[in-house]
Amino acid sequence: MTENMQAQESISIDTTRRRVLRTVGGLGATVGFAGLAGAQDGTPQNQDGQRPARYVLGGRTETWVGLSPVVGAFYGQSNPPLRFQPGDQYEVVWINLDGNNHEFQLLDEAGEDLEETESTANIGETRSVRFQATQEMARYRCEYHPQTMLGEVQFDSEYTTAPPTPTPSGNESNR
Ligand SMILES: [Cu+2]
Repeated sequence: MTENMQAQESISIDTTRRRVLRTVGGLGATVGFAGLAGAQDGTPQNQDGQRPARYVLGGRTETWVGLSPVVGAFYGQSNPPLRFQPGDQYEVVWINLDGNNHEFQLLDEAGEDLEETESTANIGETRSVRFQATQEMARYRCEYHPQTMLGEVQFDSEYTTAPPTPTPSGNESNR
């Protein structure tokens, strides 16, 4: 009886994994196709043909994982930096990989929530948010796992010409 139950459980897990892989594969295909018009390497591009317009992350309690664009600095990386150009439009899509509750949030330097997706605890489901990038955006995280699911936002070189903003006291408000 025990063996039978184990067999059933393993079948059920296997089915779930296949379903997730199918969903991820479908996402990848969609994202890849959208990028073909603008890029030789299949990276999704903005209208100016310069930068990715869409990022796809996988959500697990241990880490966010980069799924698209499929470039070395992002794909398969743990908590990869999101590169933005201020003023450009972006979409962040994430897929739940482990069935725990996750929610993507973009924060400013002070830890204030600027953009966020809906949450989901359903494995294989996706959530997304569209926004215009601003230089206030400093990092991203999961609302429920801010210690493990967190990464940086990076801007291009002109960002460094902006005068440094004074940091108010008590800036460690990442709770
Ligand atoms: Cu999470």
